[in-house]
Amino acid sequence: MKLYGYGTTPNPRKVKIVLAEKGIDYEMIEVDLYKGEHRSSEFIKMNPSGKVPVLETDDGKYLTESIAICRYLEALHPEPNLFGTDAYELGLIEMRNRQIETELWSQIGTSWKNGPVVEKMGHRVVPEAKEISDANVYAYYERLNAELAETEYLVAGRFTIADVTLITGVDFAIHNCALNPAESLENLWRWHKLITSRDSVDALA
Ligand SMILES: N[C@@H](CCC(=O)N[C@@H](CS)C(=O)NCC(=O)O)C(=O)O
Repeated sequence: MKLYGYGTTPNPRKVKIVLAEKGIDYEMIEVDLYKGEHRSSEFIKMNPSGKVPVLETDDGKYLTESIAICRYLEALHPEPNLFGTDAYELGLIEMRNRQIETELWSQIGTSWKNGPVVEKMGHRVVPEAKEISDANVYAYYERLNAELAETEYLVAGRFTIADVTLITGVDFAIHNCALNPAESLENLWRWHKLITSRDSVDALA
């Protein structure tokens, strides 16, 4: 299979981590977002939303949306399990993953879209929106730190897709939005060290 992505961008990174966890071979195809390659007519045929990642399956079909791609990979290669093994776990892991997407990723996204890098690209930014989303991200870090006092991993007592969504979001926030968790958030940093020490995550930072 082929994965279309770009550098360390966070949505393709989720898929790369899952591919590595499951030991799946694939060909990486870089789509230069800064050159606008994701808006070419060829790319739009694969993904009308004009975004990476896109997965091209071995039989030449296309899938987009990082988590949808990860679900496909889990169905093809069930081990190690990342999405849940019974009805309750499936619900629980989905719940936590959705919370990270809707409550944290959305705020990081707002900070990115209204931050200095995007402004330099010539887009209109709203500094007040960034102020609010930055505060929301810092508040969510506090919440995570409190929750991770009780558990090693985010949910289900083991590494799951929710950890993948969280690490890619937090690393993007740190490296691209200057949204660093405070050093005093020891549980969050312990979790960060635990997750980034995995071969699948470490190699793809
Ligand atoms: N919901 C999509 C989001 C994909 C997405 O926003 N990808 C970013 C890179 S991380 C992208 O392609 N950005 C280019 C653009 O929006 O123009 C997913 O989970 O795959």
